[in-house]
Amino acid sequence: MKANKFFAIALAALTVGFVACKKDEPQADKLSLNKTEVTIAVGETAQLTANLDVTWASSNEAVATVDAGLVKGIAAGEANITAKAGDQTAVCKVTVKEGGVTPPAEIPEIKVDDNSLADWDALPAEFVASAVCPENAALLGLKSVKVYATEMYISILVEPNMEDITDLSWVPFHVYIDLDNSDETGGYNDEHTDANCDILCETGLWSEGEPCVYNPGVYRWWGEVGTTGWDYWMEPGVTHDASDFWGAIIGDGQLPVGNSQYVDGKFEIQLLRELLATVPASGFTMNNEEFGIGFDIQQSWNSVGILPIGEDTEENPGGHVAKMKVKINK
Ligand SMILES: [Ca+2]
Ligand SMILES: [Ca+2]
Repeated sequence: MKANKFFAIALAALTVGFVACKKDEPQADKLSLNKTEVTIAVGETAQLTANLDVTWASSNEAVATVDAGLVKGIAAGEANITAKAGDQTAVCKVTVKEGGVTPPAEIPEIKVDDNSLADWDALPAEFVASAVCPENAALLGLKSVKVYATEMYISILVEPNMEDITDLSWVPFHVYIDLDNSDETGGYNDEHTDANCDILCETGLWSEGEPCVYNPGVYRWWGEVGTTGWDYWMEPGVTHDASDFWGAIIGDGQLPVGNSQYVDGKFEIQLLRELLATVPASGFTMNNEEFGIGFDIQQSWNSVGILPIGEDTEENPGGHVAKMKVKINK
């Protein structure tokens, strides 16, 4: 037993000796901070902590203040926050940026089965692309549209102008998409100035007087670049059935994760992004950063509204403009 005890003490001494010899090991009484650099927006705070009792000071209180280690951004600029304990000091460099530069960590999803537009209202403005019809547009049938894209969905909130939508027996609504954000693919449609549409979703918003589920046929571009030439997903001439071109929309019993919905005079529509580009026959790759999108609404198969649209002027009669650019939030 004695021998074992001695061995244990010797081992402990050896271990202590070994630790003491490691020069890089921080000493318990050496002042250190949890952060040596931090970036915050104006109005934001960041908490600094020290391993010792310290007094705090800011080199520039017009940029950042500090109280018990809590740093607050006052104005854009740089400041050093100094912690002092006895004769030791430690510094954290603080960079303060203009407000709104810190994106929320979470990318929310729109719900299209909640009978509510509150989810749209809650989206940070910088996440959403939007277009509003000017008062002097040539066509006034679409008032406004918002588009919000995530890695999963393209969510659309569109408001028709009921003064121009008078025949609710069948109201076609088209979504034109430049999937790859490239003018080298896709073709012409007469609603927008950029001839680069790769796919077209087509169905109605109302049918026989009732708002209906937006459950489109999906057509792809088969023509020469910049010319006309729409057809189903399947190659032209190939016999197709409904399953060849469904799929971009979710809901209506196709996938149990959403729907299109008529709420407060607006339609919430959700397209499943991957299905737009992964249908085998499509041949398109969807750009993972940005895409282009445009819309029209019709009466008796004539457009009465287009978005985006510009002012109707002598230089640009009809106010035709390029499709909206939408970035994918992730
Ligand atoms: Ca909703
Ligand atoms: Ca294209």
